[in-house]
Amino acid sequence: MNASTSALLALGAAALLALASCAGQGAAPRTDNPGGSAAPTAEHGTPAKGGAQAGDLTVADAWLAEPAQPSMTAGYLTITNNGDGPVALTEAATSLSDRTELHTVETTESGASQMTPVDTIPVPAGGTVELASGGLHLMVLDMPRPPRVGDTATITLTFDNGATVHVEAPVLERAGSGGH
Ligand SMILES: [Cu+2]
Repeated sequence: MNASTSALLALGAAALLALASCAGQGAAPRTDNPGGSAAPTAEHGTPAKGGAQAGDLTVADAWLAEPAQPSMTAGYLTITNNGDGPVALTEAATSLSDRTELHTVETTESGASQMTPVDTIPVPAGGTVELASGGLHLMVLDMPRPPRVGDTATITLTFDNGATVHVEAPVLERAGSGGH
């Protein structure tokens, strides 16, 4: 009896391992996991990114990255100008700190990526500008308290035509390895 009991236990262990590896790929439905290992991110779904509209300007897909350093993070969004004339984003602010800059990322001659402040971000008439990882972004600096994933912050955008757009942006995990 001992031998067959051992064999059954071994089979049971193998079945558990198979289940565990399925769950690890995120494709399996949620199962009880008393071990409490990290949950697959696929189960969280994608939190809604922020959007707002003011006059001819539409802001969509606004979000803030989980800070890689406690005092600074980056914000991303898309601006569409439905008007007949060009506008430019001249200023950004957030509820996270008193200091937000407009940045872009340039590649130096040596091939390294380097952030550079820009004075304005132009949006042509009928055009869309995307602030996204690896390019233009909002740089939030001097945060007294780092926000966490799940928090929401207000981003305020000021344009050279006098328009101001407020958008509620969730703090989300960075996809991939981070950086700007
Ligand atoms: Cu930056």
